[in-house]
Amino acid sequence: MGQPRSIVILTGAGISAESGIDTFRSAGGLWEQHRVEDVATPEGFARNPNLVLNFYDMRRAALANVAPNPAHEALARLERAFAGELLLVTQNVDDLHERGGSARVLHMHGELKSALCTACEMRSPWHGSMIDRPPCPVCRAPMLRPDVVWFGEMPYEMGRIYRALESCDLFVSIGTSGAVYPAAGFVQEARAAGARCLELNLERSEGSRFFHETRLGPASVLVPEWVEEVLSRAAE
Ligand code: BJW
Repeated sequence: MGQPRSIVILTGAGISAESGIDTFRSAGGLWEQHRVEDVATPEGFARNPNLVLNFYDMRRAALANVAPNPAHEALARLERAFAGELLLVTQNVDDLHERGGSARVLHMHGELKSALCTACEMRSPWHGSMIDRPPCPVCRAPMLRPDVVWFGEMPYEMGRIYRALESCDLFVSIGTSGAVYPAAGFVQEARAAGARCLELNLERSEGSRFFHETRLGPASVLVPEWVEEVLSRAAE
């Protein structure tokens, strides 16, 4: 295709794997270490809040020991240099896109460094732990939970995402297994709206057949290559 005018990028755990953050569904991944029902559902949180708070406290603390990789950095370069519309949607709750230099990131599944108050429903930046039931910075109630989207909950900013999918001419999916909806359905939305769909992943995702093209390999190699391609086309 020629130079795209509007791009939507969806990233998943695979883009942060080479930074040392476990993915969910690979061998040894988070869902082999913990039961999804226990740590990633509202019901699991109601049953055993300490287990869930500890799970997310550990993952938040672990962010201090990881750094963005060339894939995050390449997407930040694209954001700075691309003249058209660009929406970067991540399913990841880590902050590696921001630390890689991206200024505008939509975290559809929330963020580790954010707290959601179950009393006043406000979201607040959060860097410490939650296990000792600290007060909400807004209403002071000791009722914080991780500001992440669990199964059965509505992801953030779906209206904005669907509007961008309807008007983009290129949709790129990076490092996601395509096992979790609604993100897994974005490729079909974009394709139905006429966008070219490209998948960059270590292995074919569950929805691979919906993409026009799949490139297999590590994100740290494929993403910088693809970004250079887009930017060099823009310079022609
Ligand atoms: C590399 C790599 C390298 C490795 N380089 N690549 C049937 C149809 C539709 C929906 C449903 C359905 N049945 C049930 C549902 C609903 C449910 C759902 O999807 N369930 C499925 C199990 C089927 N979804 C929900 O409940 C969602 N809400 C919802 O649907 O609300 C209603 C609604 C209706 C209509 C419109 C909109 C909404 C909420 C889902 C919340 C998911 N939450 C989690 C946890 C977040 C907090 C946390 O981090 O703990 O989000 S689950 C987990 O999975 C996390 C991830 O964001 C998400 C996706 O995982 P991801 O990123 O794809 O990781 P992996 O591990 O699966 O894959 C990694 C990939 O990287 C692999 O492919 C590797 O090969 C690759 N890789 N190394 C490149 N170096």
